[in-house]
Formats: sequence, structure tokens, C-alpha cells
Amino acid sequence: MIKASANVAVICQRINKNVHPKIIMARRLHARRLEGLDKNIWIEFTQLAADYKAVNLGQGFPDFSPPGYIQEAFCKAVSGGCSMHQYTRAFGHPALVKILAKFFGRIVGCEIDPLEDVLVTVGAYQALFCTFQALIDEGDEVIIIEPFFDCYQPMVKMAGGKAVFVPLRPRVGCSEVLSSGDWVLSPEELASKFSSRTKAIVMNTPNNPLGKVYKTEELQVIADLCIKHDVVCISDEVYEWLTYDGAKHVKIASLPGMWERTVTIGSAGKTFSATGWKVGWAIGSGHILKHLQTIHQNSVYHCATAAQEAVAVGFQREYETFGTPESYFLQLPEQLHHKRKKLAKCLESVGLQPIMPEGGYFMIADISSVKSDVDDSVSLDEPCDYRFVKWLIKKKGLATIPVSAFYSSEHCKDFDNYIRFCFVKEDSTLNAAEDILRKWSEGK
Ligand code: IK2
Repeated sequence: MIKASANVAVICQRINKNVHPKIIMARRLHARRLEGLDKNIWIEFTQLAADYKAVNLGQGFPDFSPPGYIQEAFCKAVSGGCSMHQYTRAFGHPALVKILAKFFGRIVGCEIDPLEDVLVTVGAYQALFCTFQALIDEGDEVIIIEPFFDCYQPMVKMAGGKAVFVPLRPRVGCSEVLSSGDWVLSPEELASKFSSRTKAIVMNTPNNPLGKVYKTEELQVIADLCIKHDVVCISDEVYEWLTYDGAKHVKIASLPGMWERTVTIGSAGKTFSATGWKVGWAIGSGHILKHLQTIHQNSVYHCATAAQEAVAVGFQREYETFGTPESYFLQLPEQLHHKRKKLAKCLESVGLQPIMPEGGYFMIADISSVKSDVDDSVSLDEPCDYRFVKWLIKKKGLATIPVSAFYSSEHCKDFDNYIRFCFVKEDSTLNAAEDILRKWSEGK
């Protein structure tokens, strides 16, 4: 902030030598709602990983290409004539909203109107932003289940809402917690968070960073509370196709009485391993979606046409091959299942106890037995997992993400013994990470 104000002062001095910097700096430039939101783990740790040229198991993006057919679809779209280079329909390219409605209508088990019940956005990020802006008023409470994708909290705050947190906890009596399925919500604790001020609850399945895939019974507890308290459910399902060992992704919108009160959020970036395309969507009943459209038309308005066209082709193909070995929605989890096992084996062998994810492409691991290796050169003011991750990047050349970043300040102290590894990487990247961990372990 000081830096930004100083820059403004310098620029103004250049424009008009008579303007004194202090006069410019006396005015508070930023909106109050931004206070406390300037830090961001992706900005911080992606930069650090790049600065130290670390092997990157940090941020969640594949280091391999999307499937060939969707790359071809993109190239075809780009060379497909004038209309592909111009604005398309503001709330979603017609071909894309049509196939999204058809595809997800089949899964949810209800008719989805492509024009009223679907909004295409700049990645799932913008779908989340539109949802919070559209539904949350000053003073509304939003229940967030921890660990949570970090942007939910600042987005609730920017909308004027108050985040109320409820953590998943390792199941009582579970001596060795080895699976994300052992992390559960206490129905009583969850129920205690609902009040007359509660407007929405945000959940994420399969969960980032834990990998938990909520079972139908667990979703039913949430659904019953939403119906009882007349609350909207915001369900972030960007990893919906990535489940392992028989875990089944269930859409909360498909439970009785939930379609009318759920906004389901998805991402083509995660679905087709093309995170740079930044195509996402929100799907829900038109009486909710129309408010998201209002935010969209007054902010982003249109999303990139060619990328939407390519994603539409991708979904059309997946619709036709659904449930067959040709489907990318089966091929990718199959590929990741092996990478997940490979990473877990490696972590175990160096004393980092992994929690086996049932879904998604992240794995968290307990650092309690190895964290004493961190030297004193890093700030002791920071949580233990932040210190460990920084040390691992700077001293060992391996980038991961601290798990306490996915918790509120009230609970982060209880969960700062874990770090997150991303395994949607080439085997050569995973091998390079394994080499680093092994050398470190042998040198201890
Ligand atoms: N929701 C969840 C749960 C996400 O994980 C993401 C993307 N996360 O990637 C960063 C990381 O965790 O390493 C999003 C939403 C945003 O998706 P999109 O890229 O489509 O905007």
C-alpha cells in the first residue's frame, strides 16, 4: 500500500510538479473492504517456487497437455472464421450452455434450461465471485467448511458477509488417520453454526486440499439443515471427475429439495487439464442464477468465445463416450490413481505420513515427525507449516503448499502440521520430487 501510494505520488509529481506528494498520500486510496485481504498464498508461493526454480508440487495445475481432441477443437475454433473471434452470448456461448445443460441434466436428474440455469464464467473463480456478490448482503452469515479453497473467505468479506467456520476433523477414536474419508463433520457442531442470519453454506467435494469425497449420508445432513433454515448451498465441484478406489462423487443438487437452493460450480480447467483456458460455470435454478447473471453483466460480461467453443466440443465428446474407456473423465482419474499411489509411497518412505485422498489431485501429509529439520533462518512468527514449506523450497528445491492457509485464523493453529502436495504432474516431475525427499531423508 505504501509502495502503491508512493508510486502514485511520483507519477503525479511528474505530471504536475506543483502537486505535493503528501497531498496525494493523505487520501486513503483503497476501499475499506480490501483491508486484510492483500496476502494470497498462490501469489506468494508460486513466486517463491519460481525464484528458487523448485520442483513444483505446489499450485494445482497439470504439467502435461490436455487431451488431443480438445486441443484440436481449440485450434479449429480459432481458425473457424470471424464469429469465433468476436463476442458471443454474454451468459455463455450457445453451444456450451446447451451441452452443459444436457450433460448435467442427465446427472442431476432434472431438466436444466441452458439459457436460464447456466452461467459461463472466467474459471470457477469468477463463478464463485458472482455467487457471493449476487447472494450475500451486508451482515449475512456464510458457513464455510474447513479446510476450504482459500478464496471463499475474502470473497464473502468483499460481499459484506461474515464467514462462520466449521472444520472437518479426524474421526474420534481413529488412532492412525490414513484416508480423507476419516475426516468428518460433527452434525451437532454443524447444526450449531446455523442461525437466522445464515444465508449460505459453502462446501467443496472432492475437497481441496484434503481430497475428501462427501458420501450421500454426509451430504444429506447438510441438505437437511439447508432446507430447515432456508439456506442456499454453494457447492464447489471443480474436481468432480477425479475420484479413486470406488469413491463416488454425488452432487448435492441431486438430493430431494436441493436443486432449487444449490449453485453448483465447475471448471473446464480442472475437467480437461486446461487451467489456462479459464472457462468455468455456475449451474442452478434460474431464480438464483438470474442474480449471478446481473453481477456478470456488470463486471465481466463476455467470456472468450473460442475457448468456450472448444470446451463445448469436449463436453459433446464426453457425452457420447460417457462411461466408456474412451472417456477422458475415466482416463484422467485412472492415470492419477497411479500417481497418487506413487506419491503416497514416496512420502511414507521418508516419514511424511500422507492422508490418502479419495478424490481431487492433492495429498496432504503430516510433517510432525520431520519439522524439527527446519533451521532458524526463517521467521518464527509464521505458522509451522509455512516455515516448513519455505525451508523446503529454499533449501531443498521442492515446492508444496502449507495446509493452514486453507483454515480460518481461529482454527489454523490446530492444523499447521500438514503440507499439501499436488500430484497432477508428469512422472518425471514426481521422480524429481522423490529424489529430493530421499536425499534429504538419507542425509538426516
Ligand atoms: N475451486 C477450487 C476448489 C479450486 O481448487 C480451484 C482452483 N485451484 O487451483 C489452485 C490450487 O489449489 O492449487 C478453483 C475453484 C478455481 O478454478 P478455476 O481455475 O477454474 O478458476
